[in-house]
Amino acid sequence: MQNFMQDIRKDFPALSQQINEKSLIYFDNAATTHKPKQVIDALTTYYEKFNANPHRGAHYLSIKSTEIYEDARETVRKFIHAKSSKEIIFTKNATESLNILAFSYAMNLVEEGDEIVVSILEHHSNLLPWQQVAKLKGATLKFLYLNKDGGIKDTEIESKITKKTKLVSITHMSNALGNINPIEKITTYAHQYGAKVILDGAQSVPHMTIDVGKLGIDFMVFSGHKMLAPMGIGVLYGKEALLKEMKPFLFGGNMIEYVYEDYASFAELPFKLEAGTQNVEGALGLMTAINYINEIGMEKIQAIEADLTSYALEKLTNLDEVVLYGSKNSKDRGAVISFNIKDVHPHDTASILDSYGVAVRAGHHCAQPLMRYLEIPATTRASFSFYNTKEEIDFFVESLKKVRRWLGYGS
Ligand code: C6P
Repeated sequence: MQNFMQDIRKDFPALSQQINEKSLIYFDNAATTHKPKQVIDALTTYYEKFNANPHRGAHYLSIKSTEIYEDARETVRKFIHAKSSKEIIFTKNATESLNILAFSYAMNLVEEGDEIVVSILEHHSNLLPWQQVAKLKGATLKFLYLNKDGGIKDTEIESKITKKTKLVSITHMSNALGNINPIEKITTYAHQYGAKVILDGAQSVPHMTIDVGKLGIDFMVFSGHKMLAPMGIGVLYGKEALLKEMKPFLFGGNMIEYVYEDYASFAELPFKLEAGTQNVEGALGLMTAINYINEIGMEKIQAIEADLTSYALEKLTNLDEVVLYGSKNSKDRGAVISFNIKDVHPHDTASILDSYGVAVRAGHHCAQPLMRYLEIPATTRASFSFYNTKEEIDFFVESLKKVRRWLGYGS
């Protein structure tokens, strides 16, 4: 394990930096992860050798770019166990994928009086588009609320998802609490009423094996940058029949079949939903990141991250000054821990930790309704990746112990 960890960390140049004259401890992986040199090198090679516009030219470089882009699509397909590469649409990020679904799919599905169900855990990216659809169509937005542990009870699912529900859009894993939602249960229940289910996989796809078929969902979104790939590449997965029904979101080059002065017909999937020059280097980065993850093995990644999370949870539970949010049971959560230190603003905690070289996120985590529901303004959030270590957690906990003293409290 020691050697494995040393080798892994060598792949991530950013991790060996000094920040504030301290060795960087990067615990902000839920915001974005660092990139292995395999991904960085792939991008450099792409620009040095292949850079060309895909799906357009008959020349070698354009053909090569097209091959890279389509190989990346197939790699993503296998990674999430989708049936066809036509079900994989490349986007900018999870946010763009959700907006495409809201405006190209939901706007044609939802009618006045219908209901859209989300949870109070949602990131703003999986809330604001549904607020817009509900407003524009005269539909109602309903929320699944939480029990004390941050979980969603069966009774909540059974009472909120009804025959009026047209759409359920829910996060797989909360970015703010780390809780993992019972997606198969929600999907089975929603499908009984013919409602469609969108899964926000931004926090789960990087950390667990995803089989879209087994989950039973209709659509899923995620971002490459949270799973070792560059920023600016994201994915919209949808069942082929449903994507086929969708009208294009953006109109322009690459998404057409025939164009006349006053009329155009559109290309087949997936191109219909990918207008304009695409982010080939981003797709290549995502493919390289997935290959890297596959080489280690998702099961191993999951085991390392679960071990780190339960280790940190145990240490933090032993600190009297720390208030933890979300499930205390590490089985119900991913590698995200939200907490506050008594009488200390989370931004102060994050700044003091930064002075020790420890990077965490503080704030509402783009989940303001959740913070309001929990009656807190913000939290401090530590989020782990498989490249983090228990030694880093020890240092983080020792640094946390100093926070109250820094601010003039006794202990
Ligand atoms: N959460 C965080 O620090 P984008 O920005 O489109 O790549 O991802 C949006 C998004 C959607 N859903 C969930 C559950 C997310 O966690 C995020 C991004 C980051 O928690 C940045 S705010």
